[in-house]
Amino acid sequence: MKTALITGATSGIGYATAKLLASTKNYKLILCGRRLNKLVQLQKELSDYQIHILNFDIQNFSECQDALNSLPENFQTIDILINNAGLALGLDLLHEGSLEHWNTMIDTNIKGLLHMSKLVSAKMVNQKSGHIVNICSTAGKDVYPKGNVYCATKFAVDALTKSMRQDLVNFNIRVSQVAPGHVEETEFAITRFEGDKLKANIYSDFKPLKAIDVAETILFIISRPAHVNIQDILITCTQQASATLINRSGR
Ligand code: 8X3
Repeated sequence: MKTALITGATSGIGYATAKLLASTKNYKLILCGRRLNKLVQLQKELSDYQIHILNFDIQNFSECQDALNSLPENFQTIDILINNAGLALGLDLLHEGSLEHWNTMIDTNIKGLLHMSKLVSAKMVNQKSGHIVNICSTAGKDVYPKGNVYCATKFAVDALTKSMRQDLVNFNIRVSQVAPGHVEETEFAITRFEGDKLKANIYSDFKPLKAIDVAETILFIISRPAHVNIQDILITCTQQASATLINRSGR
């Protein structure tokens, strides 16, 4: 049975992936997040499965180290790292952007992913096997107005996926990526607009992906035979053609 570590497991794509992977009974799961109450709730929900929760903030490298060092013996070998945690904050013209928003996005989406990848890939190099799956975005393939820093962080994820794959190719470590477009049933929009439900109401006139659509894609990637590495999957709903072109004629 393989062990998969999922960051940002308490909501959205991470949560759907945790539930889907658990349901296959093929994976032990290390579920990570900043909100302890949500992690405990998730642990209860998945109590029939082999789950270990880690409550820490990926933005802080020493918290990442401490969390990984605290893993019990039977969870210490990590076969799959799913770098899912990430967020957008604000949608502003660059000159009107908030430094606080920028720092949080850069520290989570780029540095957080780097922290976890450095620590877990070091273990994988020792194990001589592993699989890293980065969750990117259409925003990492194409910019859009006011997307500036969020898009830049996701372009960085795209670059790091390619770069890590090159650095790890001699160690039997696969590096894959999923780049989703709009996904509902996540906290993405409500987080971006800091709880403003009106502004966050961006999915009512088209049918976006659901978190499970992305979770199924992740499961497909990690369940391929050992010699197969799916490098990158760009996935949108049928009504989304690009980062900026969406058919908003209704659901
Ligand atoms: C989520 C998609 O278009 O809101 O990463 O940036 S988008």
